[in-house]
Amino acid sequence: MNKKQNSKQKIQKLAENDARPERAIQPTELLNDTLRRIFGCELADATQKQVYRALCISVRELLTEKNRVFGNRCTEKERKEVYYMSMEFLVGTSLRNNLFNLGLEAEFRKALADAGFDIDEIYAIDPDAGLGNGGLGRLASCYMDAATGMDYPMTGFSIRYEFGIFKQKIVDGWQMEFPDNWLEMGDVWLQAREDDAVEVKFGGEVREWMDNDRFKVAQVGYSSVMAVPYDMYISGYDSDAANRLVLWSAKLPQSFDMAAFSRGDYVRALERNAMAETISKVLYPADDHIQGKRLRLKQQYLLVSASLQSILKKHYKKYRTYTNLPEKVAIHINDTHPALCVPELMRLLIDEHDFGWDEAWDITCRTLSYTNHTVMSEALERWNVDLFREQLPRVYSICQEINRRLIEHLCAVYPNDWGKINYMAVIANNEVRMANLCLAACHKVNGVSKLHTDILRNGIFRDYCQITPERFLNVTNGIAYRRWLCQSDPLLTDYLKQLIGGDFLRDARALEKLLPYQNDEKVLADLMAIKRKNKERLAALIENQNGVRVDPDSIFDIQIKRLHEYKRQLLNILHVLYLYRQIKANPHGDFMPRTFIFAAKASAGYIRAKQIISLIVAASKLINNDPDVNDKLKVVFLEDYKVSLAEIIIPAADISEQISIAGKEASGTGNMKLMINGAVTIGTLDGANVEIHEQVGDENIFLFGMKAHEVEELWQRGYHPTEFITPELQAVLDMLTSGVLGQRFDDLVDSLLTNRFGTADPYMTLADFQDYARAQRDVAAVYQDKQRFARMSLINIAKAGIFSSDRAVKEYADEIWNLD
Ligand code: T68
Repeated sequence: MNKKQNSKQKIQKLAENDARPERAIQPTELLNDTLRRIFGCELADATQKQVYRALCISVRELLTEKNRVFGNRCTEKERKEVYYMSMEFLVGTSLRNNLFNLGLEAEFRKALADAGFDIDEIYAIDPDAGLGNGGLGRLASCYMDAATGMDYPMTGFSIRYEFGIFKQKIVDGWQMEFPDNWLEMGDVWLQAREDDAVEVKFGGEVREWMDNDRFKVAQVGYSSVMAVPYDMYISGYDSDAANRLVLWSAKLPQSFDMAAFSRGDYVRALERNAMAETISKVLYPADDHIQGKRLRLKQQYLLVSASLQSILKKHYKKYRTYTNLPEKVAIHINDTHPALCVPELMRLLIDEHDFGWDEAWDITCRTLSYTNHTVMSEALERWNVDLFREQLPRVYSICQEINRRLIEHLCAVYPNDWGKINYMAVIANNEVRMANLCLAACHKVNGVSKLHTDILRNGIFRDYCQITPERFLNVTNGIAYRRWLCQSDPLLTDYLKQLIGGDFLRDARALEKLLPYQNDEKVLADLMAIKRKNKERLAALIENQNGVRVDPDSIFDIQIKRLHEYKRQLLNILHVLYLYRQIKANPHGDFMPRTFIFAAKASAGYIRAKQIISLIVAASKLINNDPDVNDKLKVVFLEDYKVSLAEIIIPAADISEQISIAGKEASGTGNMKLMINGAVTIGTLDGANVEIHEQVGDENIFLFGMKAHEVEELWQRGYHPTEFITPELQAVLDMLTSGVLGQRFDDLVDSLLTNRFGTADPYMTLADFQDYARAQRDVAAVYQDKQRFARMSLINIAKAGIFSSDRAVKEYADEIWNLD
């Protein structure tokens, strides 16, 4: 039976069990019904905003019902469930994605058009739920979508930040941050469950006593915060399942500080209330380093404690025991941010459910698994012991015991190797180390690309890997391509459906059916015509937002990602200035017109990153206003990069910039999104670029730069940036310090040479410059031959199927979570 028939039968079954299967839906009736209930009006007299809310509520109700039926079925069959713990879910917009997944897009488009509404205008009202910084948060959302599409019971747990990732504005060339009040409209997707609020305890101290010969421990004198769950329903493509993303919001308990009230200290009582509720106020906007702030620790504990309590409660209700937890529940720790799962699960099992240490430890280890997303030491979370003990005294005492037993074990494995033992400890040098906590406990630890996992195994986690190599594995990241290709590039999707059939909508590997057309001139021309349309759409947006006119026939060269020195946006803009100088020197030369497009947010306190944004903006002013280069070179910085902006930029890309210093980008996922939309990568052999290269071969990617081991070797030998400066490159650096850009960027030039501690630029930007410039010359040469470039683009689309999040989630399900 093919999957379609199978899914038809499933819908039939759903129809038998369910009074309201979505196939029987009459869009107009449904909308009118919701409008009457919520606003007391109908389509004929509703405003656009009312229609938006009614549409969202209707969809939400459909998903609620689907989730109920799916949940009951999973309970009946006693299916193992996975809980994905992540401080971030970068959901983006939901309405279009849900309608698409439910197969209702066309029907609602028509029903609304009949009533005089344009569904695209309604989509534009849907705000981005920006509950994440970048790749890590977006990955979590892609995995929720994929798991749901494949009928896996998966629940996401995170925080209902009132303010998501800040809105970025460029003011006088400098990034400014503004609050993102997404709940103003986005609340429509959330369903509060006040009755399921959970108590989370902070502060106080640990008390130990004997109770009928039993040793008991508890936290006393604590302050309570209530965590209230809000459900966001997640749909999956053509699936019977609907899953939930549960977002916790902090609230003071109802009975809060009555003593203060009765003394008439009304203001103090309300102050405390406000303090408690700040916990879920705002997403920390740093994706690159840890600050060790008290509020961040409280956010992490709120998420972990509330989620684990609710998981255990549900589990006990189903099975009346906790001993089978690892057989029925998998809990995944997305980077170290929810690593408190380890001591908190131990605490709940021991203090609240009377388990002994050994059995609790066995259950904890077999239930938890962990994904690492970075090898950069400044991003590996560590907490100051005093802060940690002050906020979480009981959890701290459990960490101490975990550490004591760990060290005892390590002393046997690595006798007298104190350096190693210290490096592997959970508590050392007055810090609690969250990565080591995960390594000590989790039954599986994975990296996010082949190269990254190699670096974990042979580099930063080598000592752990030596003891238990079987716990380490790779799961290369994947993307929800139905959002990133099918929804964001409808032109290409419709064309592909006609050309190779619609199988790729269900199985991304079917994109390979494109390969036989790689020498078909008509197909290549069609693909370029579609790309041209998408470039026109982006050009219109650029003109609208930046007032800059760009040529859709120029090469659209795109670097969109968080701003970080290791990602080397600086390398890109230096090269742009280098091209600028070449054109100025030879204004009538034969030059392939190019448009360089950037979008990136910098962490609010990351001054160097903000300076790089300023440099890009300054370069764009100089270049875009210089009549000598005007039709040949343009530079654009698009502000406020977010999911919905990416959905417009990506389909328009010719060239995808993935130019991090090798060994630092764990995987990258933007590289995959751009590839599946037909962009050709210019990149280093870093992260998943290595696997993109494996897929497309040397011919269909522009590689340059040092490999990871060469970076290591050069660093060992001693990196002297000045050795890599040619006269042309020096002239570019001089532009930064001379003031021709309207301001001086001496700091940035210094950062490329030596920092204030006398250490050379760790990102070795100048070392890769010449080869990058060579690869960019190759790009221009190949692009002259339109057919050849179109063929490269086709091959990139055809070979991108492996980067589907369906494949990634299946690997997690089979190899880590052991789902059926
Ligand atoms: C990214 N990490 C990796 N971190 O940089 C990227 N960090 O290579 C990888 O593709 C992606 O994860 C998915 O695996 C992040 O995005 C964060 O956002 C982050 C947030 C808070 C603290 C630390």
